[in-house]
Amino acid sequence: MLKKPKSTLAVCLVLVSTLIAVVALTQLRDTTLAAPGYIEPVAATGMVHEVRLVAAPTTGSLDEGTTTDLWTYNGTTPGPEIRITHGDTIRVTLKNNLPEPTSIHWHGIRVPHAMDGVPGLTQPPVAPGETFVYEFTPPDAGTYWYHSHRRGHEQLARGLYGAIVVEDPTEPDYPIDAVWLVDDWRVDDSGMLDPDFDSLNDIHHSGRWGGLFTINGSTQTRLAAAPGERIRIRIVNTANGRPIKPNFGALDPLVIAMDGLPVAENFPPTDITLAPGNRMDVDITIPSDAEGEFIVGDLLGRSDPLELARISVTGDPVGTPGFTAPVGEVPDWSSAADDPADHNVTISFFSEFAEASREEQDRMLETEEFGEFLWKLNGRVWPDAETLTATRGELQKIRIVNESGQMHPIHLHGQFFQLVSRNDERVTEGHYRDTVLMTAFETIEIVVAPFDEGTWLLHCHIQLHAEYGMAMLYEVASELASS
Ligand SMILES: [Cu+2]
Repeated sequence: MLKKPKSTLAVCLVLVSTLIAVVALTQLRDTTLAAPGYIEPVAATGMVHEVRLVAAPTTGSLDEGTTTDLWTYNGTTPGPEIRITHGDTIRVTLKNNLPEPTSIHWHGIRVPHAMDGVPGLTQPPVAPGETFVYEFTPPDAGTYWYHSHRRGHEQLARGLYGAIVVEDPTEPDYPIDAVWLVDDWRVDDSGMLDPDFDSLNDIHHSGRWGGLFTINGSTQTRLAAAPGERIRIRIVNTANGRPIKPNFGALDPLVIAMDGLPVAENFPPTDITLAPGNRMDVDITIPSDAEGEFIVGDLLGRSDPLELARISVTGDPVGTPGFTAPVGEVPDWSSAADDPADHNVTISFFSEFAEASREEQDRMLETEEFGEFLWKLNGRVWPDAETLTATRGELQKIRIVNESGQMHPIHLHGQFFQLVSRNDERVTEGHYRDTVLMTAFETIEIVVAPFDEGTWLLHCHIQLHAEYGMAMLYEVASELASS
C-alpha cells in the first residue's frame, strides 16, 4: 500500500528534474551560443586535503640579502602551494594572527558562494585571533591562486597570496610542472617595503607598481631542465596593479590554458599581456641541442625584456615526451558582439580636487588636503553598489565603457566569461577568462555564463581602485525563482 505513493513520488521527481533540465537548456538566451564546456559536475574522489594557513606579520627576504617586514601565510611569500587532483576537496583553516581582519578569496575557482572570501558579502571578516574554515571541491581543474580579499592594496602588497593547482588526471603528465607567481614590490634603497599603501598618486593612476620583481618571492628563480625536456609553467600575475607581458627569449612556448581553463587551440603567447589576476599555462619543449641559460622576461612597455627568471639547461639530453598539448572545449560566443547588451557598466573617476572651484583648489594645494578620490562603476561607489542581475543558465552580455584614462583589469567572481569585442570590433579568443584588462578609454563586451548562484563581486583587480570604490554586484538567481 505504501509502495505505490512512493513510486509515484519518485516518477514525479524524475519528471520535475527532467523538466528543470529542459527549462535550463531552453533558457539559454540564444541557441547559437552553446553552453560552456566546463559545467559538467565533477566526480568527487572523496580525498580531503587539510591545510592550515596562518596569516601573520613576518620578516623575510625578497632580494637575497635584504630583509623587510612582510605579511605572509605560514611564514613565506608566496604561501604554501596547494596542489590537489580534480575531484578532491580542500579544507583550509585560516588563522588570523594579523593586527587587522582578513579573509581569503580563491581567485578563479567556482566555489560555493559562502566560501568566496569577500568580507561583508559572503562572510564576516576574520578578526585578529579568529579562525575561519573554507571547504570546497573545485569544479574545474586548472591554475588558480588564493589571496587576501580585505584591504588588498596593503594585504596583497605585503605578501598575502599563494598558488592553488587543481591537476586534471586526464591531461598528460609533464615531467616538470612549475607554478611561477610573478610580483613587483615597491621597496626603498635598503630593500624595505614602502609603507605608503594609500598614495594619492597610485589611487589616481594604475595602482601601486614596484621596481623589485620576484617570481615565487625571489629575484633569483632558476628552473633546472635537461635538453629535450618538456615543461609546463603556470604563470600567475599577483601584482597589485602592474600587468606583465611574458617573453620567453629563444624558447618557443605554446599556451595551453588561460585563467585556469584549457584553450580551444594552442598558440604562441607572443601577444599575451597578463593583468593582475590573470594566469597563463605554457608548454615548453627545450631543444635537444640546447645548453645554458634561457631568460624569461617581461616586455611591458619596453623592447628589451626585463629579466624575471631563468631556465638553466644542463646535463645529458632526455627523450622528449610526444604527447599532444592539452586543449579544451570552448564554444565560440563572438557572434554575441552583434547583439544588444543585457547590462551596461561605465567606469569613471571622481576627484574632489578636480571638481572644486579655483579658490578651493588654491586652499587644497596650500593645505595639501586634496579631498576624496573615488573610482565609480555606473556612478556609484562600493559599498553603495549597483547590482547586475542574471538568471542561471541564461548567457548574457555586459558592455563596459572605460571613461577614464587609466587601465582596469576587470574581475568577476563565481563565473567564467569570454571577451567578444574591444572598441566595437569583434574578438574571438578561443578561451574563457575571469579577468580582462581594459586600457584607457576602451570599451569591451563580455559574455558571461552564469551557472553559479549567489551575489558575486565584479571589481577592478588594481587593488587601490577596488579599495577606493570600484566594485559592484553580480546576482545570479535560480531559474526556478523567476518562473
Ligand atoms: Cu581599476
